[in-house]
Amino acid sequence: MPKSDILVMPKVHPLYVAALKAEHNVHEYNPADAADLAAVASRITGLAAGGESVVPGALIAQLPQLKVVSVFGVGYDGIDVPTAIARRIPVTHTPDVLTDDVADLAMGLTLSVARNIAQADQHVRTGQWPKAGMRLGRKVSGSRMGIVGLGRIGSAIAKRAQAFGMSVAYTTRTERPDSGFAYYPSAAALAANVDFLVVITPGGQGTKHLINADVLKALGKHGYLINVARGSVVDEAALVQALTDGTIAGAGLDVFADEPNVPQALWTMPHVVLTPHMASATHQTRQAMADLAFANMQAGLAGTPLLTPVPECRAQMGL
Ligand code: A2R
Repeated sequence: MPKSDILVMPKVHPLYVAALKAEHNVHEYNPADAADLAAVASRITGLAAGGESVVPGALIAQLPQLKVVSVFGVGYDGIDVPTAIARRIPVTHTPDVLTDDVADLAMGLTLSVARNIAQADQHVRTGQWPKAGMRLGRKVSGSRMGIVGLGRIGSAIAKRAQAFGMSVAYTTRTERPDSGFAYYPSAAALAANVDFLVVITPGGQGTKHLINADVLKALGKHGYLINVARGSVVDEAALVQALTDGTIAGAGLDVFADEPNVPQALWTMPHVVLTPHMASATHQTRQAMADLAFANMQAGLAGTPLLTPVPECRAQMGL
């Protein structure tokens, strides 16, 4: 395959960038340097992005030869997909390969916040063990899990929850009777009937602040919120308030509204576990994501069938 010119968005994973560099001419996009882009824009045929990248329609419009946008990540809410589709440019992402890791971390956060694992680690490391006891935790096995978004990852979380003897209920826009789990038509109705509410929908406008003050109130003072989806799905100000005034019992959070900035109020809360958007961050999964993103890029450049176009492109471009 001849070398192509690829535009790489800031902070795209190094494994993906290395694969691109081995085969193509890679141009790293600097949003602050318009002249830099102008010098190569007419030659760019591939655009490489990460799950958190923002690719506005205005950028796509500057790339007249663009053939494909390949995202390293399952979420692609920062990409202007309608603009790409209007020019018949497919957008691809990396579903499935990260499902297990994200589900594993959802369970890890659930266990960590309920059983005070992160806090207990600090208790030992800071020499507190000989001096003081720790507060009791909340039993996870046999409790009730509610899943907001029963897709690939939500279903994998459900499987893990079942192995812990938990009951599973869920909410989605379209009921999934085949799942065998109890369905609730809204996040608030689900929250009122579970102990742990796990959020695993896509981000974007369709789910913005789906978890609001009313949902947190319904979850209640014995309920925990776990978010491994996108920060935008939760009204973060309402969450901080709910954690401050005891409206909910605690939270395990891997994603935030304005990453990498985490509200300072959360830093010192003992009933909160915070991780830096790392749900898919294992050697094995990041390599699999890089391989899939690269394979999609190659297919898009060559005009051969794409491995994993995003659902909108499948539906509207007949892919
Ligand atoms: O609503 P449905 O029937 O399309 O079900 C999808 C659900 N979902 C929602 N549930 C409630 N309210 C909404 N407004 C809403 N919008 C979507 O989220 C489906 O059950 C689930 C998404 O599943 P998948 O498309 O299979 O995505 P996957 O691989 O599980 O990943 C989920 C997200 C990614 O988009 C990343 O942002 C994040 O996990 O890491």
